[in-house]
Amino acid sequence: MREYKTAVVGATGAVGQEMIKILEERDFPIKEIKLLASKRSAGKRLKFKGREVIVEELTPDSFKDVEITLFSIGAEISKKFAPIAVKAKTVVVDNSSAWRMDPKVPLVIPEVNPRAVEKHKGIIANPNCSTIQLVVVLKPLHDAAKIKRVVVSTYQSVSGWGREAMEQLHQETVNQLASWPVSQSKTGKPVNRKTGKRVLPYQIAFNVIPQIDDFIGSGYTKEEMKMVNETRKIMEDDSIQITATCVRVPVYIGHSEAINIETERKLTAEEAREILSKTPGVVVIDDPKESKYPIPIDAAGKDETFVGRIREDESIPNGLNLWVVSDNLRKGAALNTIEIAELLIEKNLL
Ligand code: 3JN
Repeated sequence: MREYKTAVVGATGAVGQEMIKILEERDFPIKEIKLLASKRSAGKRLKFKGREVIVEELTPDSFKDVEITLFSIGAEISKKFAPIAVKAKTVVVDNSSAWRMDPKVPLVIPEVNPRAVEKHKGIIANPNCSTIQLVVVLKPLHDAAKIKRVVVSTYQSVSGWGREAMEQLHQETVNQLASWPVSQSKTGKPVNRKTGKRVLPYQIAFNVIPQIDDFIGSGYTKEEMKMVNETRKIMEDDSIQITATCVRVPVYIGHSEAINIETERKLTAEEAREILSKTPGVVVIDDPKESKYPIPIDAAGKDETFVGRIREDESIPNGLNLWVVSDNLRKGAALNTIEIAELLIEKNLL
């Protein structure tokens, strides 16, 4: 089998680390690996397949002879470096929002819209983590009964905001447990041991925060609008009405979503369960009598998207409620990115 010179940009971040792990696990055909990061992280030593690899600083010269590059380093850096990488003839799979809504860039979930990659011009975008687990479940239901409207509320883990947000949850939890009676401080204590800075806008330990990313003028956050716009693009259907509320919860790994859909044709809960249990990458865990349903603690470290609490919405004729959980660092980010790379190889598009 042909092997490819591969680079990971943002190798030291939460998603970058997961990418390295998954490249190893899946035995991605790598001839040589290059681990790239900001100047701050250059020089760090990481392990790949038992060998030590020194992290190099990302520069415009980083992509010489690299055939595929996985980016997970934030939208601004991606906007600058992805075109440089493409000029150097590497194919980029980008995990930021930089290119997702660009009409020339395919936005891909391999089990949902694999053919979209065929039109790539050097950059393929990986959707937002909350969008991926939503669409993996919506698509087969849409194909069966045409979804008219979606109302989704997310319960997103701190790892979605990166390693520093995980540290914030840890540090605040330690601080809270050390003080009894409990102090419900509004601002909490300084959290990041290195910078002393708060990463999330409020204390997240023993709290929930109804804000993910910045607010835009309409009262929605960027995360909420990413879910709306990306879902329509991937499903290739602008007629679907979607509204989202995105909430941060004190969970390390695994995003959860409460999803309500209205369909054109009636779908019974039984039919939906049957369709979803045959959907690749989806696992149905739905046994209320035994209190069995997906929970983030079980989904962390797994590749699948888990769905349960499937029930008819009794307030409208054609409605369903679902509860969906997935590991946001894996299917929501690193795994889907690598699956896109595998799809490119399979379709001879590298
Ligand atoms: O917080 C989460 O759970 C998901 C956050 C995603 C995110 C955070 C900062 C910047 C993104 C993203 O993937 O959409 C971006 C971005 O790339 O704009």
